[in-house]
Amino acid sequence: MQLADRKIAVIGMGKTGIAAAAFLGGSGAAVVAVDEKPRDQWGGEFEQIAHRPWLAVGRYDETCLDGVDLVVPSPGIPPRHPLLTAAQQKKIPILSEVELACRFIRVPIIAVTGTNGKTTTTTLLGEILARAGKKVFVGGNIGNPLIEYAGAAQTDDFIVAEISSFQLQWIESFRPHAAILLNITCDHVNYHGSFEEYRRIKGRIFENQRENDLAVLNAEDPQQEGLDASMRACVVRFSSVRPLAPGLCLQKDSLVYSGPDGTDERYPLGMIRIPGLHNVENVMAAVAVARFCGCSKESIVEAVSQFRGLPHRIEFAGEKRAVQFYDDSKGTNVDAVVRALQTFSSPVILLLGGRDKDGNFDVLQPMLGAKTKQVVLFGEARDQIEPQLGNTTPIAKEATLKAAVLRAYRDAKPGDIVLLSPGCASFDAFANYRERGNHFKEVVRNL
Ligand code: UMA
Repeated sequence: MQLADRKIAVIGMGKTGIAAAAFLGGSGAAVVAVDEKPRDQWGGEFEQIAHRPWLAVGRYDETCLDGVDLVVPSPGIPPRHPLLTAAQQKKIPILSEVELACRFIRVPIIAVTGTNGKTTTTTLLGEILARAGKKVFVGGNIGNPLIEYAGAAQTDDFIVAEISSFQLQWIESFRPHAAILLNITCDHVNYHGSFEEYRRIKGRIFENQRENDLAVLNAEDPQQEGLDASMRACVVRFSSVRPLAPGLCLQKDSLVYSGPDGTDERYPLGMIRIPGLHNVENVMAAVAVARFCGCSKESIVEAVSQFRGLPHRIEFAGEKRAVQFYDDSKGTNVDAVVRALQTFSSPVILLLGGRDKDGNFDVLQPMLGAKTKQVVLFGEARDQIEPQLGNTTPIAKEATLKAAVLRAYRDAKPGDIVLLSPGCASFDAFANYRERGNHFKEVVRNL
């Protein structure tokens, strides 16, 4: 792909936009940078490119497209954004940063997507590959834009990339050597326009794969049914609820990987130290890819045994008066709440709320009676969520997360679990889910 002497508009000056602009400018393109925020709020990282001769700051309107022959939107720019609609009307091609990056990356990419579990599976796979002696770069939606790698020395054996639906929106030739689709449940509907469109976009991760690539699918996910009909890659499925051969499944205290040749490989279930059946599924998917990439069984067992999970994902946050607190601030959709609740057998006081993403909280009703002794709603969406929860469990409402924690602590008995699994975005009160989780932990520390 020729970049020299092209004029390219980069929309959004967050992590992705700044990295994309740096790569494009460094490759000889003239870059027009725009953002809905005023220029003085673009952050310190932008200053590193602000005075380069190839960079111009454009206006956040259609004039930024004048003379432009390619648009690179940041993942957070929704597909029906007026600037993207205008670009389409002017027949200016639009490529996501991931599409741009893959055109310049020579190292095989392992892509991990799904509504929940992406970051855990991506991180774990990176650790397994490293343990097996492979040189590996871990990036993508996890925090390091892939485009940064496109401009680097590229000396690794593999890239493990967490890929969001936002990043799959404007791909054309992105072809991961191995791709995992963990699960598809309702999320990001207000961004994609409908659940059906979100599901379609997730499936695009496989569309350019060929016969010598690997596709890993969840056999129990109804949303993935039929996806393999148009796939060229070799498909491996996993199931945490029934026997599966070939594929990965659970048998008593083992995780069993049945190869297409009829051979079985057993992994002790005890090697998995992170809680919940959903994490068993994440490990299964990682094992399928790790074996495909030539990692030994021993290195897989060692890496999985040492993996303790990530912050803000059903993370133990402390104990007071024999009440245990768990931080699942990353649980920003309803399915994540279901998974978090499934993890616990003790009575749970669930803290739910934040900014609603059009989540369907009705689906929680059957679980609430069985798993929770109370729900404390907080934040912007508290009144919206309340009527969706039914009457199987007592419901309290507080304006802030802090007030919700104090309320839960007051009502909890020794042996109870207080779980922050908000099922909502954090942006009503926090910069992101990490800030929300850290705030929760601080309130717990100070109880
Ligand atoms: N902006 C506009 N107009 C808009 C929307 C945003 O100008 O309509 C501007 C904002 O003012 C801001 C910039 O765009 O300056 C932000 O761009 P962005 O939202 O695409 O964020 P980045 O900083 O580039 O981070 C993105 C991912 N963010 C999103 O997808 C929302 C990060 O994932 C990712 O780590 C990073 O690229 C590197 O790849 C975060 C995320 O929340 C963790 N992802 C979602 C998720 O996991 O559910 C998909």
